[in-house]
Amino acid sequence: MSTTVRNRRVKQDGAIRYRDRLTKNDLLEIYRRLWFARVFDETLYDMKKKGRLRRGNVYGSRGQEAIQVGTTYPLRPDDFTSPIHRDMPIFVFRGMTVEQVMCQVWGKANAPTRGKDSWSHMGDMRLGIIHSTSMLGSTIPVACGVLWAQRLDGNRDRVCVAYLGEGATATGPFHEGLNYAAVHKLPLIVVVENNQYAYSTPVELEVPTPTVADRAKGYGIPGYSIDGNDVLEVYDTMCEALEYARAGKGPVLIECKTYRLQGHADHDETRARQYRPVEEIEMWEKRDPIVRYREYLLTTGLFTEAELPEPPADIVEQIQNAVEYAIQSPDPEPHTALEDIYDESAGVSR
Ligand SMILES: Cc1ncc(C[n+]2csc(CCOP(=O)(O)OP(=O)(O)O)c2C)c(N)n1
Repeated sequence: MSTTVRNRRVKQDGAIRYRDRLTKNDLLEIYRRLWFARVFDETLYDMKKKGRLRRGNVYGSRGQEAIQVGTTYPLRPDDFTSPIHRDMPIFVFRGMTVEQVMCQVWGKANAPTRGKDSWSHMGDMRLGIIHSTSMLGSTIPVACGVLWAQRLDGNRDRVCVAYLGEGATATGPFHEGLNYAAVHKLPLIVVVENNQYAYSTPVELEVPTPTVADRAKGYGIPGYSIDGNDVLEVYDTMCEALEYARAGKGPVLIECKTYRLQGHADHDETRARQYRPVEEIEMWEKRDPIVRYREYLLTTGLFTEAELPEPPADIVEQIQNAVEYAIQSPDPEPHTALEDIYDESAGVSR
């Protein structure tokens, strides 16, 4: 792998592509996960509209599902992930239950943060999920710290996948963190979800180079710029990056080009229709990652139409049940607001 930016195309040299090793069950599971992410998103928007979800904002990932699925599917159970605000389904793909995640969204007492937050600021190191920081770009130095600690413990091939938007690549911590990872050859895979906007700022006002992956050149690391709406392209690239990182060669940056089909969050829907051209939205609607993947599966001849429901009914039911569970779960008691603020076992008192 060179240190130049690649517009990744499937290997031309006749070598077996990673996707070719996927079984029919794998292909179906990927399809189901794409739908899980879509239904998760649609359900929360719906709940917000109906007034059944009254806390916080819903940061949608409609249209970005291929990134969430394609980057997590090839991971080992002991790998680390560091999801951000648009990655809620990743918490489930990495082992949290749907009920836990929904309780988090509803700010309930039995949620991972016990009601102290209502979105992605949670983690579980037993599942390798690093607690996300709200300061964009800072996921990178935090991921470096986790990987450095692993190295001190003698673990060198547990990879960390840190996610961030293209806007966050314009922050100082992103660059400092990537520099550190590159110097120390940490097994870090940075997945940039380039959805073309950081709130209302278009990508050309965030990044001066033709691709976000060009940023990798400054650190002498491989950078890929790929179609983030093609789940198998994401999967193949991720597999290649994982091999590289596990071999001790250092970090990799993968820019997944996609589009934020919604507003920045549910509160931004009206305004977002003003700062994004209608033709642009329509063009990206046609590149829907689930529609494209379904069409591909049908061309393989491995699946019938009936085997690929849109959406799978059991997934809709699973998510609806988790929502009802969350709504019926208890709210946190006021006195718990001061609990779990510091790790008392570390000798820090409040
Ligand atoms: C350092 C920092 N600046 C600003 C914000 C406020 N903020 C939250 S999300 C967001 C947009 C981020 O855009 P991008 O990184 O492209 O990710 P996207 O939301 O498009 O997925 C902003 C400005 C923040 N959380 N942290």
